[in-house]
Amino acid sequence: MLTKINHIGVAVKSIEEALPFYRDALGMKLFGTEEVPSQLVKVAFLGIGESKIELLEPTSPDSPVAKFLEKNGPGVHHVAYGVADIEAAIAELTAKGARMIDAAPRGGAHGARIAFLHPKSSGGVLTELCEAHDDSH
Ligand code: CMX
Repeated sequence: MLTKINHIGVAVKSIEEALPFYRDALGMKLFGTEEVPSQLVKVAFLGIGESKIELLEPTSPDSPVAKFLEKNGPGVHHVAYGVADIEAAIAELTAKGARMIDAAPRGGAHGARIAFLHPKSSGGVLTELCEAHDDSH
């Protein structure tokens, strides 16, 4: 069902303030920044080899990332797995007892279709399914 780890999401207060570490100190390539209004976040994707990090900055106090930052401070927010067929993956996980936050896919960054599992049903790790529109980076 899963193809690979698509990316790891990291909550930050400010992408601008986080970039010098990821881009300049770690030397990761910045693919770009984008606002995802449906998730109330601004995101930056950075890559190294096949692996990607998604920096998440809240755009509203109502953003799930704002709530996360308030409670935990900056840090690892979610793990996103690539899937070839997101509807099939949601159906299979639901049948196996997983608690989906999103029963149907919604739009994510880069035109991907995404759905989250509740961390209470995935060992405390917020887990995202990601059917990428363009998996080249
Ligand atoms: N990782 C692990 N646990 C998390 C978590 C996270 N990222 N976010 C919340 N939790 C835990 C909380 O610690 C809390 O646990 P306790 O009950 O033990 O204290 C529990 O989940 C409930 O959390 P909450 O702070 O009360 O927040 P809500 O229930 O209102 O929302 C969640 C939690 C996961 C349902 C919500 O954040 C959500 O829907 N997330 C999915 C969407 C999202 O995160 N979008 C931003 C990223 C978008 C993108 O990548 O494009």
